[in-house]
Amino acid sequence: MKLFNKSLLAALVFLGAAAAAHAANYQPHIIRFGYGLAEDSNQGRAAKFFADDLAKRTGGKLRMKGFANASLGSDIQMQNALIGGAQEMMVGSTATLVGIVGDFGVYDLPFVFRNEKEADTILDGPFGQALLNKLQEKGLVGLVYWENGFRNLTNSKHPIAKMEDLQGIKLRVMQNPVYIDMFKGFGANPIPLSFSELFTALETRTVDGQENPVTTIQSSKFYEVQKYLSLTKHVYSPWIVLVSKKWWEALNADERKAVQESAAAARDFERKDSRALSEKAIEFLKQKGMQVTVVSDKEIERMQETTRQAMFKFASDGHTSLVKELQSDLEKLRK
Ligand code: TK8
Repeated sequence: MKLFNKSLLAALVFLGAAAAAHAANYQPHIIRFGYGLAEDSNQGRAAKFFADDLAKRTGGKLRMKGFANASLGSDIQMQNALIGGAQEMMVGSTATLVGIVGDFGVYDLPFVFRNEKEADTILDGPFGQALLNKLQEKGLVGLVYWENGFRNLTNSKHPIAKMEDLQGIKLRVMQNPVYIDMFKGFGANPIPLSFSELFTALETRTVDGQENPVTTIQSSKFYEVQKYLSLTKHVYSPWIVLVSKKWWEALNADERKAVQESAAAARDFERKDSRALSEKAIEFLKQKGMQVTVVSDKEIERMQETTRQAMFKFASDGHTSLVKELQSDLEKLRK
């Protein structure tokens, strides 16, 4: 009897201690928002805005924390973590989503959008929304598009003023067939690689070059390992704010509304910030020692001609009506 009491007491003491430890460690559930760029970047600033805005909107009930520098994984790893429910949210390139919903490759077709305004109208309109809707059955919820921006080329070999200058250049591209086809067409040697491995690959000269908006070339310090910048603006590249569908379904209607509204407010903030930064970035990169080549309109036209092949390949791969739809939406806009 005595023995029994003793062990019961010991068990009670143990349970009490465990409960106290639990209480001390307990934190309201944190929404993990992962992204690939540095904290000091357009992505990082918008992530912070998003977290602050969401906290305000929900009176501190929904608490989000940004994880920079792909510390939760590369774009593709995070997409899968969201699908599995191991992570709540992320922002990343639409281009890396093509393994999940192939239609997203439509945004990677070269020289589609002429300016940011066209991109905003298409992305925020019915066309962009229809693509977001396709993510649901794959276990993801797409909330809004942020701006990554018009992509430009950098490399460590020589200035690129015309397509032929790309001959033999080992160029990192995103893991996406449209990019591979496009740069093969230009005569480069495209190497698909995740963004999180890119700086090291450039530094060790595993690859000669890469392509990204000037804002990213600045915030990721590519100017430290790349000498030549060519302003090609070959693709307007969106970012997409993604949510784990598993997690989304556990939220109530008010919470979903708050997350959706905050994501949109952060989008407006991010686009403004990116565009302001973009204007100053080229000057900054020059000061850091980059040699900037403005590619002539005539050369851009030649590049555009060459990319018809990549366009055609994407369209004939089951995307004819999608490409037509985008083209007709753009024509309407341009009237
Ligand atoms: C950041 C990437 C990046 C993209 C790339 O995770 O991979 O080159 O432009 O923004 O999504």
